[in-house]
Amino acid sequence: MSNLKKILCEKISCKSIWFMRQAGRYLPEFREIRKKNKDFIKLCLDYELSSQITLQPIKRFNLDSAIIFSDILMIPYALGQGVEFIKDHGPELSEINLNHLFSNKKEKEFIKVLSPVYKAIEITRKKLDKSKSLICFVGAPWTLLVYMLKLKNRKNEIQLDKINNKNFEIENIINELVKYLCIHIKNQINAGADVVQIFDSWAGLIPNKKFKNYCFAPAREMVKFCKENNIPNIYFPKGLREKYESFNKFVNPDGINLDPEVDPLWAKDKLKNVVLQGGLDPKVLLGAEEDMLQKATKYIQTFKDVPYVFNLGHGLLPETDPDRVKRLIEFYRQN
Ligand code: 1CP
Repeated sequence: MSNLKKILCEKISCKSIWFMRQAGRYLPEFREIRKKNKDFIKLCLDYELSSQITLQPIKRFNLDSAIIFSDILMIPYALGQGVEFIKDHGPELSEINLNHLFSNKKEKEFIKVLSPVYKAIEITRKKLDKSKSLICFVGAPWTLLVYMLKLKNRKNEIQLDKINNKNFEIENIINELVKYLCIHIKNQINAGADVVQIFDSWAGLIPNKKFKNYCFAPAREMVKFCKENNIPNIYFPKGLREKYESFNKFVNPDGINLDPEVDPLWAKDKLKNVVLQGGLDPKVLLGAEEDMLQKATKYIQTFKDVPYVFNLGHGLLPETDPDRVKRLIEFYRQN
């Protein structure tokens, strides 16, 4: 194992459990706070509340890692784009003015807007038991662009005309975003986060000829940055199917999160020199308990003799019963 992978294993423990979206809408204690805080962005920038929400699932379930409560869309917000979260609908971003967005001298303002995130990390790290890791995150450039340029329709299809009709190169915006994302990663680590997870949630929607430019190349840049700065990293290129293998070879992250479409046995065979994480379909927490435990067993058994962090193949769903989460953690720890 390379040095940084060893560090990743030390930091996160490669026999540990946490869940994407473990702090969120399925928890009554989160909904209680959310009810009183209608503006989601403001909530993310309230460092006391953000820290409190981060620690909610740790208190309730004694999970091994905490993930800082924030959102990937804080990046466009900090770059000056309007971001609003509409109830039962999701995020809505204002029309973008790219010349303005990436005009010079944005860096200071960007860091200033995001400074409450760093403060939240600082105070959370102090409150969190030393044996547990604190995970920070960013969205990958492509996934951010899906929201920033409103590329996706309601059927989750990319509207290609929106890419082709623009008088700019997507690659140029991606490069610009990578710069800001690396700043945000570094600042979060400096504030006390142990590991970064990079979410490319919509990687599976990239047009076929563009995977290299929109997903692989910026991922390699960001992972290279992490390596140069000794930052343990986990990449989540969701929806890549068999391209997980070439992604891993090209990008070589320390850790990689599987999605439910990736067969665990295939992953164990094909994804080498990387710490594997996750994969279990979050929908199984909504069905029969027997079925949930059986599906979890497949991941636990497959990866029992390799470094593996137990997690899901996407975030916990809002309708998940917290007792199911508790049962799954208990089951993982018994096995
Ligand atoms: O109460 C509410 O209405 C807000 C719901 C909510 C929450 C709890 C949103 C809106 N974001 C978050 C927090 C969040 N977002 C975290 C916190 C830490 C944790 O995991 O516990 C993280 C890591 C994210 C990351 C995020 N936001 C992603 C990447 C991961 C993924 O789920 O694919 C994406 C795509 C977003 C965008 C976003 N934020 C919120 C919504 C509704 C959306 C749209 C996508 C979606 O519906 O999941």
